Amino acid sequence: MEYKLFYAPGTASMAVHWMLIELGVPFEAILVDIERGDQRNPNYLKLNPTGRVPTLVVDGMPYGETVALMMLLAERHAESGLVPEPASLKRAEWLQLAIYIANTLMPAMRDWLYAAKDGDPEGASAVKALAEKRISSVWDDFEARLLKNGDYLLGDDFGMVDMLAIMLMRWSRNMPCSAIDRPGLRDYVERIIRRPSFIELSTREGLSGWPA
Ligand SMILES: N[C@@H](CCC(=O)N[C@@H](CS)C(=O)NCC(=O)O)C(=O)O
Repeated sequence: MEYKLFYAPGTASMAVHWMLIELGVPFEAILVDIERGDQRNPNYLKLNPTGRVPTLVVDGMPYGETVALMMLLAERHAESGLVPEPASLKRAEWLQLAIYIANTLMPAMRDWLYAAKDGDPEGASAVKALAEKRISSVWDDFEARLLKNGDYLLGDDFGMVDMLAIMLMRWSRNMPCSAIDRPGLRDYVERIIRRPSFIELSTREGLSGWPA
């Protein structure tokens, strides 16, 4: 199995990068300088016509969309146990949570972070205010799940949705709706970032300073 990840530090590619490290599979990581606009380079657009990161080239074929890539990796490396098995009781809850994050939290994050770029800058503050409400309600949902389920979003086992959640919670660090203002979510973050795979990811991507 051959993997080539096109990534930019701390962005949506971060969770895929983390998962590849957690899985311990060989892969090549190629930096895309999104500040310089490399994601709009014609050669990159051939791999990912949306002009966004991540792109994961799997056995020579390029694919995008963070959550789909993580689901694909989980399927290809089922022995990792990073997602519940198809016949397990947790499978439906996992699917629901992964799609909830992809459909609700990720678009709201994009709206908050790119309101003035993707849309009319004059309307940006209204877009951000709505996005903030949506993001906060997801943090409330996560906090309630942890109270009910235990150490991780789906219960006792760390998995794919936790990597996704940590990436998105980190994005909120400079927002008025920072996830770790909730004590349960702060504990969750502090527990997970001690994992060797997160430490390795942070070294490779140069991530630091969160949570302060
Ligand atoms: N739905 C996409 C969103 C990807 C996305 O928005 N990536 C951002 C970085 S977090 C990006 O490439 N931004 C550069 C740009 O839009 O020009 C996914 O989940 O992969």
